[in-house]
Amino acid sequence: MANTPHGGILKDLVARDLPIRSQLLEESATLASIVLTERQLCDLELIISGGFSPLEGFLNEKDYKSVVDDLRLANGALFSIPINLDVSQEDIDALSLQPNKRVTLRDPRNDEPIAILTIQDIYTPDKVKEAVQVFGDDDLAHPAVKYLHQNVKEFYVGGNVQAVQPPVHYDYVAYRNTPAELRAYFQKLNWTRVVAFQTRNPMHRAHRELTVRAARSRQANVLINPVVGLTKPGDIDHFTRVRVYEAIIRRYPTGMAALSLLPLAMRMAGPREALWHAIIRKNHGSTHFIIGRDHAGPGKNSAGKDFYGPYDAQYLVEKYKDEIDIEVVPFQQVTYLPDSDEYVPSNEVPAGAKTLDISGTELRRRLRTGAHIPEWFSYPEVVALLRESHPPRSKQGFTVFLTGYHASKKESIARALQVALNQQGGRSISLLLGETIRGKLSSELGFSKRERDININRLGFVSAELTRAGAGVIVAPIAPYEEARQQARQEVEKSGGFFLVHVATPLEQAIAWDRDGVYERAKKGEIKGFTGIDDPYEVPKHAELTVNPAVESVAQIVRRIVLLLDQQGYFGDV
Ligand code: PPS
Repeated sequence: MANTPHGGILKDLVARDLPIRSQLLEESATLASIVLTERQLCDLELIISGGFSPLEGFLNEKDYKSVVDDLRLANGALFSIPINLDVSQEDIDALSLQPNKRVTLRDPRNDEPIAILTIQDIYTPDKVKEAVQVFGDDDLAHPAVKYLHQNVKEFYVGGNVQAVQPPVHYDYVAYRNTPAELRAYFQKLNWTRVVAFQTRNPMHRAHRELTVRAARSRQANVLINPVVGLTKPGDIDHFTRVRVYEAIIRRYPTGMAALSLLPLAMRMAGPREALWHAIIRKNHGSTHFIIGRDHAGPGKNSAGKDFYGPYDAQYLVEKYKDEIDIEVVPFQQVTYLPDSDEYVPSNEVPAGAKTLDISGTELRRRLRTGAHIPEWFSYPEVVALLRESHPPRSKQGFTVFLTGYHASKKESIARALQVALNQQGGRSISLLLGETIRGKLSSELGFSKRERDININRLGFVSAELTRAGAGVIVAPIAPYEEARQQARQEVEKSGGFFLVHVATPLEQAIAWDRDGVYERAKKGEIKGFTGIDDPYEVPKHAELTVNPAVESVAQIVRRIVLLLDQQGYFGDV
């Protein structure tokens, strides 16, 4: 038998009755609508599937205060994370939100109605108190506290929901299961004891070993239950991770393990989050739950210290385990012994035995550089999948952003650099000169600050897209403003390397080199707002390289840029 749902009844809110569903669908079209945020959508999906049982909607004020203060709903049922529908004053005014009103909650991706909410109350949360009580500290270094203060709107709307239809997914649909579906699956396979393993990271051999050990010692099966909703910013994307889980599940003893994806929006709330995770797993039918060191930890606070103690999560769930009736399985750290080619629990390593480990930082370094990742650490098929999504620098794109005065020779450098990079081979090289951009992308724009910013913004966008596709991009605008250059950097760095090269030709030299007489015309006032004459050029504060064609040849400058790229690993090993 799968574990009983929290509170005794699985709150599966999707009506089985088709006429009722079509009635709700019809009604949803007539009501005012709230378009959900990504996080609210994740929460709503788990409310309507019963993953958050006994919740039947978003918390009203009484339940919210009770969860924040006592980890319990007002009726006494344990619940450790407040689940809220936040709205702004403008939403309240525009939609005339008030108690008893029914509103449609819509999927932000496609505007489809997901549920109808009957508003019970609208209230103002004490966000500082919520941060301190739920996350342990009102510190913006905590991702959920940052989200609370920067994204969550000023009012919460409480009330129960009626599901219209669950959110539609287009990825890994076969691995997405509601609690009812998982329970039916366990029943079909006669799985009575199920150890759930929560993860937001790729899995390697050590994870496989520790979950197999956990299952064997409890005579149970394993449910690999990764989070694919929202995880910690900077985590490996779920598309890659699910491919990894698919590969690793084949490495388990036949019939021992199954994979199911959880559309949860994590808060990284450590102990409270662990309790919440345990409740969610119980609702999905698991009888055991693995909790490791620093479970759902958000990293360091602004004083450089961990937000939570390493075992706080285990202690808290242990404290309530009888009440929620799920067995905590402490994550058994395992260590690799090369001499016997096996993993053993870390506390059972024989004295003096040789051990091997690869840290997360070292793994990321090896992925970045393409260095070898041994088979004792991870399965070759897992490594291949990670490498595919995280190609080494030699296969990544980059942008070289040359900035400087008109006639500074930045275009000569750009053209020569294109040739040098084409000679290197390995990636396609795109050259985006000012004239191309001004002619093709920004032909309607002039040279006011605003228009120059838009121009550089477009250039940043195109460079980022090309960089993401693995190209080497060379751009050479004047780009006189620091902020616009910084924004371009931020945009590109999401996808690959960004190298700002300040072509610091002195203005007098650029004027002397200007064969079109443009500066002359600007001086005479025939061109207004010309950079260097009557418009500013802000010298870059964060250039990777500063070059001066007045004292070094174009060939020397190109060599310096190529060397810089080479040192960063863009042409091979570092
Ligand atoms: S910016 O500031 O980065 O948006 O400028 P950019 O796109 O590089 O465009 C510079 C080219 O436009 C010609 N031009 C002017 N430049 C600066 N200020 C004013 N007012 C201006 N009017 C026209 C300028 O000659 C640059 O030409 P190239 O040949 O690209 O250097």
